Amino acid sequence: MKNIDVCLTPELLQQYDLKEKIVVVIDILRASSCMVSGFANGVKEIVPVSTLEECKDLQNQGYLAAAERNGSKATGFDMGNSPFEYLEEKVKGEKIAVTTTNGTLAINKSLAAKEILIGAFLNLGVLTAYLQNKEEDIIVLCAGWKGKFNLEDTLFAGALCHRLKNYFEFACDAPLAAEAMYLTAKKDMMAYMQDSSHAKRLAKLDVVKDIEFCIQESIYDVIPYLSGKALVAKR
Ligand code: 3SL
Repeated sequence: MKNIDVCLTPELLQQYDLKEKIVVVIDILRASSCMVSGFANGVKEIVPVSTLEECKDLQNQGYLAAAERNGSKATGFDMGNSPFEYLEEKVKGEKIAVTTTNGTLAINKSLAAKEILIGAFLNLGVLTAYLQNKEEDIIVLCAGWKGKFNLEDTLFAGALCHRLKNYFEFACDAPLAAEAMYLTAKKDMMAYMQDSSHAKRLAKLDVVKDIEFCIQESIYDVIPYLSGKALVAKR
């Protein structure tokens, strides 16, 4: 039977063989939630890059440029990393270059995979429906925080594994642990997440509304996927 696994941080990715697999990259707070929101709002493509320099180069070529470091917008760029910026009128039909502390790095570390998809609570329903019938094994890659485990990505991994468990076998204990965490947290996700280190970090930056937004389930029907160097959307 095909299987699903969870890679709890990009630092563990070396333990996984991505060849012929589908990798679902998640950075719930906030990169993957931003990407899903942007495509739902009509963004044309998003190019994820690892460095501020690459992002600047693309800005000079006419891309809107979004850059975040340590939760804040980097100086000299058009956008930061709030889903509300990706819902503005000005991004419709645009090409966006983006670099973030963890999310875009995780995407660029997954390039050996057969298919790279972007997941968030915001598109959980459509993502589940799409993956159910796939023949390939799945790896859910949590972007984490600077190589370390984080709560919010693991909760999402658990939500996805829970929904797919009738179709995919759990490959090791990580999906089991993520699912157990999700089932505990789901009654009051906001309360559970408030203890997480990144929620505290973002609260200090006064973006609690972003957290509330990012934990909404299945409000968008788009699945961003990597095509060449750019993310585009299945609708
Ligand atoms: O690290 C990332 O990719 C970001 O999503 C972090 S933040 O939410 O913008 O702080």
